[in-house]
Amino acid sequence: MVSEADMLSIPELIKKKRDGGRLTDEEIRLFIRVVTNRSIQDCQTGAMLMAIRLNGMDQAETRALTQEMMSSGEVMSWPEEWRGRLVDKHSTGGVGDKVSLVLAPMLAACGCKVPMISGRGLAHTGGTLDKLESIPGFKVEQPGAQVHRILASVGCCIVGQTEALVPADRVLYAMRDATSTVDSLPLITGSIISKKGAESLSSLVLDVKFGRAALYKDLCSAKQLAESLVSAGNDLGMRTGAVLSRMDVPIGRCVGNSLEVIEALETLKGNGPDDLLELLTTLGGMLLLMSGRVSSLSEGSTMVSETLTGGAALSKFRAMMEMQGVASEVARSLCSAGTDYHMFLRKAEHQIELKTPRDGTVLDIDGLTLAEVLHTLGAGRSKVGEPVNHSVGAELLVSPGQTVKRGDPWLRVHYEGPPLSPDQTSRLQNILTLADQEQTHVTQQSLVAEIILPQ
Ligand code: IUR
Repeated sequence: MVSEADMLSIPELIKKKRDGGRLTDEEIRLFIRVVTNRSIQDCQTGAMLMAIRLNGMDQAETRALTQEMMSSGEVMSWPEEWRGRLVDKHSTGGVGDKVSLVLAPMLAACGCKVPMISGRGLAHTGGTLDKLESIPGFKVEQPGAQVHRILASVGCCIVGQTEALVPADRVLYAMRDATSTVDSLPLITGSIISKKGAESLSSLVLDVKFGRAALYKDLCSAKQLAESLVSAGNDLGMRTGAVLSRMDVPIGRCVGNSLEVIEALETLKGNGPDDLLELLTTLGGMLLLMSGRVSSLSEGSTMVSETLTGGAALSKFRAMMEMQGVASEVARSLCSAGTDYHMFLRKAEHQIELKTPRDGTVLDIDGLTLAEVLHTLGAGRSKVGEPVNHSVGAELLVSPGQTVKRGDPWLRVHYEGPPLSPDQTSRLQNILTLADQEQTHVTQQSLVAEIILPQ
């Protein structure tokens, strides 16, 4: 144990990292302690973040950073009999990504306990909490005792982060934003894994996306992030695996908060689109395998997909909604077959359909531009704390590989305000790429490019 008197001062610590040195566990502990109790100057935190951003951290430093961030606040504790069954997933963010809404109840229906802590959307990626808040009555802020009750009786809950959990991340995340140090592998790793570590999970799966609508554009850099996250998660004692998945075309058919809730409910009723089902069965299968509930990935994937066909996951979602504040009449109606969702989920004032300019086969749909235009229409937020319009969104009426005729509707946009501007309309028209009619071999690519399982 190094005494406080032997420690480097904060300027010396910054200098050490600035000059390419490696920080000891004690030095990282000191840095996170002064960040958490706010006894360090903001300029010093910013300088240290930049030194880390420029010189990186090795695996041992990243492990210490993650561990100290996790210990900066409350760490959840669970009944002993849940050991081995506590699971969660994290996604690096995508367009149309409603996986969490469906996966949590699927896993609960397989006997897992899923204390899912999710976030709100920022920039072009939607947030799970915003989606859930489009359901009248749904409360994402739940006291710890209620989280325990929901997990005990239903098996899954989806809630926001409390002030008490990983306070160091709140400070560091805001400063990373202000100092252009968000894109640092050890800082991203510490931020994501410390929060999952504070959930005291047995197993964790990460959906690390790559492609034009993802944080990382290419598979190689996404894989570096995935490997860093997997190492840090396993170092913290959670069995951690990752999926590298493509994020070019929107996931499923719907983008936008309430439209994605409708698609999630349809998926829970057994009518999910193939690309979403591929992600759900892969991520769910991995968690069942990592937590020892099955002995192979294919067995795990089969087990989770049966929760959709048999209605078990839908029942869990309904029970979760009720325990998180939704009136039982509303929850029951949303979960019935053939329901009119818009009796409860507000529909945007206007819908407009875009038509295909010619005959052809759908080659590509640019999810990033779609999300950016929907953002300008109010579907997302640019700053933390801004409101979002739950009803704004779009439905894709075609998918890659599909043959279309000139004039077929291919996109339905839900919006509130004035008619779309010429710029918004032309940007939307350009997101569809058609191949010539003769190109009949266009097929929908599998989303999952690679799987990383713990050793
Ligand atoms: N999500 C997080 O929780 N932390 C990060 O640093 C990023 C995304 I980037």
